[in-house]
Amino acid sequence: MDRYRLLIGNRNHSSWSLRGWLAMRLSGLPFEVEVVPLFRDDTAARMAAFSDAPARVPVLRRDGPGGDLVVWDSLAILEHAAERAPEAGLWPTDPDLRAEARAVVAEMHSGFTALRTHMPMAIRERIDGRQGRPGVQADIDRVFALWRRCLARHGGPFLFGDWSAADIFFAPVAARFRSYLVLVPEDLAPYTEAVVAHPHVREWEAEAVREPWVVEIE
Ligand SMILES: N[C@@H](CCC(=O)N[C@@H](CS)C(=O)NCC(=O)O)C(=O)O
Repeated sequence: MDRYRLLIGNRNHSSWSLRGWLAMRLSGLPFEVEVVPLFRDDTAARMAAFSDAPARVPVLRRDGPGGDLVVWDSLAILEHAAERAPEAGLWPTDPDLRAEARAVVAEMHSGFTALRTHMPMAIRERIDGRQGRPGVQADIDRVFALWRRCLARHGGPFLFGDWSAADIFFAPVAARFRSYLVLVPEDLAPYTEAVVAHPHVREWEAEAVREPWVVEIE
């Protein structure tokens, strides 16, 4: 079987890495992880040594008889994992639900700039006082509306029932809400708690706690 290598950034901070890793983890495909510490003088050089992709993480690569492959975007990594492991349930099997799940994932992938800028992921930390930053509350409100819609339509406990791509894409958001002490409405609290308690998220967090690097959040 093909073996993959996944290049990720600091587990404490790299939200896109977390998404790529969660997708690979759910797929069950065998892969090894390489970590490149971000925001250091040698970061770009270490990324360049891994592949010819742009200097960003995550990057998935596979070398060997199955053919060489480099995939340098979290959503593309998830799609590849879903194609190679269709039984893993990354996407709902029903085409209508799948289309809706893709819209949810695409909204995360291309939006929520204020949330991402002012509340960078810091999964092992607790930081107060960020909700007043420009645009942040609007992003939070949109996340709440989106989660509420999915949970009402599909019955929970996750956005499309079982743990899947949509939850993977919003896992760093649930982690941010916990880190930045965002008050989550009562009806959505069980979802947020279930995401941060998911065994794969816990596995990632346990490694983040062990990481030696400390990055100052301004
Ligand atoms: N759209 C990309 C975004 C990747 C991205 O921006 N990654 C950040 C870390 S979370 C990064 O590599 N930053 C390093 C840098 O900008 O030097 C994806 O989904 O993979």
